[in-house]
Amino acid sequence: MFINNRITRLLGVDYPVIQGGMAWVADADLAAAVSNGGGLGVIAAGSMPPDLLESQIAKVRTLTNKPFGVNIMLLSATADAALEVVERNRVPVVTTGAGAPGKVIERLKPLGTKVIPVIASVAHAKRVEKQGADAVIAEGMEAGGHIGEITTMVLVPQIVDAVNIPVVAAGGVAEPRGVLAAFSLGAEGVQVGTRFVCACESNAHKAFKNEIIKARDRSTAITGASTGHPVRCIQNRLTREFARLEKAGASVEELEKLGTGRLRAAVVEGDVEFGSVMAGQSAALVNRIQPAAEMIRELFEGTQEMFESLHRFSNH
Ligand code: TUI
Repeated sequence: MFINNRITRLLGVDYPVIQGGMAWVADADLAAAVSNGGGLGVIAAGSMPPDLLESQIAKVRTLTNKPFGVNIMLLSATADAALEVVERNRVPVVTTGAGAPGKVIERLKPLGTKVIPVIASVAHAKRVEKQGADAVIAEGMEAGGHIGEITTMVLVPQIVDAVNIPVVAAGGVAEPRGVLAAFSLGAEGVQVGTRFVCACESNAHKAFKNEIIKARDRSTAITGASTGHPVRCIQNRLTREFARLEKAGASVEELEKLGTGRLRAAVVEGDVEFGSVMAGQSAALVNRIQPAAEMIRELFEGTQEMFESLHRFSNH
């Protein structure tokens, strides 16, 4: 089974699923596993100095012949350097996050690289369409990490109405019901992050994966709203300390100091007590560690089955 729509044709993949560009988690191993499973694997440049990014791009090419992407986190100090590496290495697809991707589109379009910005509002979606984006990822506030303010359920249909380029839904999508819902809202693809953290091929620390597996409906919290960079994480001593400081009116500098290095501590060292365990609300829907290819097959076979039974819904 494969799906033929504007997203699969744009990306050259069998299934319209893009792996989230998760800093410290999304390396060549995870990206290759997702691409080999028929989706679009993505290397996150956010946590990588340019030479490491370059070697990870070379590595992914040894692990798969399929298309892959690189995510450029625009808040990152290394975003400009990442853009140069991506240009030089002729990466097929780039996703961007946490900022305005005008320059990225301008530099990569002439090379034939497809650019797909993550956006969290209607105005931003319209702006990137005008700038030449090939598609947009509409990310709702159920997502993990740095987030906007609108839910996926309400954001996606507004973006679908506002732009002509294809829309990929993100935030809260971890299983077939979410995929079918996203398509019902007019999306032509989904971006999945939290569930792929728990892929066998993900190098996230096993304690980090275990926090996602254990998570329940109210396990995540948003910190940093007062700094202008709200971030969703699984609650722990760090999020409680963050909330305490925010309530006490701490400065942006103090709050940023508390956050520095905490994502690496959680993902790489497994410090889930005082690290930043970024994850979406869909963590509550993720219950096991399995190969990425199996996740993708389950997502789309399940969606197909549900779609067929919906056709017969009046006969239940
Ligand atoms: O970027 C993400 N998620 C992330 S980045 C990240 S690393 C980080 N670490 C510490 C503090 C902050 C970040 C962890 N998770 N998702 C994509 C995303 N982009 N979500 C929301 C947006 C967004 C928000 C506002 C994109 C554009 C935007 O406005 C741009 C404009 O010009 O209006």
